Amino acid sequence: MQPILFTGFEPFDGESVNASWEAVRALPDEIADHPLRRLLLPVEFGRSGDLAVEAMRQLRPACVIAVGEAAGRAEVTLERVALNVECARIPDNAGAEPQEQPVIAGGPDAYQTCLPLQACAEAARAAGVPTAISNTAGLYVCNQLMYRILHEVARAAAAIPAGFVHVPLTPAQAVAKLAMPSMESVTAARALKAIAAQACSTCEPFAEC
Ligand code: PCA
Repeated sequence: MQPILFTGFEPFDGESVNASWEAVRALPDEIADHPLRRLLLPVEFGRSGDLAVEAMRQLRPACVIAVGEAAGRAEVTLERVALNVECARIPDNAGAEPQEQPVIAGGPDAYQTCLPLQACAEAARAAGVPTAISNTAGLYVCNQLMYRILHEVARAAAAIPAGFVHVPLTPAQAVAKLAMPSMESVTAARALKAIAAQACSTCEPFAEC
């Protein structure tokens, strides 16, 4: 069986952990008979996308789910769209702060996710995790990564389910930030597992992708 590729991010914005990697780490090593491959990415424009694309070419995964942390969100959110724009609110972990630049010069304005959104959201809710669809992944490193992954899917003409999921802060992170919602990593991981299983089953004949 081809692997499922999950990516998560290193800490950024003064944090000591990133909720996305905590959730990816909490996943089982196999989902729906697919072995799991985890890739930890730097919070850097360019390099995070390069590393993800390199892993996709090497592993030829059955499904790619990139995960990021979204402070302030109370639910797991499935991202609908990636825009060909980079606009940093804070410098990335390498000090880059692009403003109004394209992710890929000359690329399409946007890519829609290759995940079956409604089915994945329902699967995650059925697993007991509050889950919503988001219409913006922002314009920071997460949007850039989603765009790079979907650009690679389009380039390779390999109709695999691929997309991006934001998870809330962990409770430990939220303790320091009053009034921020949070979610235990094992709970977020339950949603990610359900999303991956649903994506693999819905998309096996590539009907929706
Ligand atoms: N969240 C940021 C980048 C890394 C992360 O976990 C974002 O939403 O762009």
